[in-house]
Amino acid sequence: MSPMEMADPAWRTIAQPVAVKVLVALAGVGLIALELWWFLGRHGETGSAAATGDGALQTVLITVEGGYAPARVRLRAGQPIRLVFHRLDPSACVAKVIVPDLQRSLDLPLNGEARLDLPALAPGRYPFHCGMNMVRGELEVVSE
Ligand SMILES: [Cu+2]
Repeated sequence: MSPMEMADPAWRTIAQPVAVKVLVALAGVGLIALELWWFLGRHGETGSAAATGDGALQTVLITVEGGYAPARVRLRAGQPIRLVFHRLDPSACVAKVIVPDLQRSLDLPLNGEARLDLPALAPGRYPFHCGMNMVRGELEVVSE
């Protein structure tokens, strides 16, 4: 007999009722679904720039608290853009916002406002996100 066989087993199997196994499996699937919805799903309202005339600056206020509100911003193509981020969320996660397609990033002071001025854009979708790409929003630029 080897020493391993004489020692107490480090673990043993405890039989569980099938109902418990099914419940645990369903709970796991539910949590996975919730996680996918949270990170990949589209949620949050759509906001629009304040009404502006031709060629005028489009200004949008985005509140940062747990996420971006609005998370989807509708803008007009061919007019310069000013995004004003108002950060109320103390989490370091949202201390920076990045617009990768435009190679722009901005530090957001807590309880303050920070402006990001963008040139007139071509129609399209321009995502933006926090420094860790966990909190996300999108600029939706449309020609009207
Ligand atoms: Cu983050």
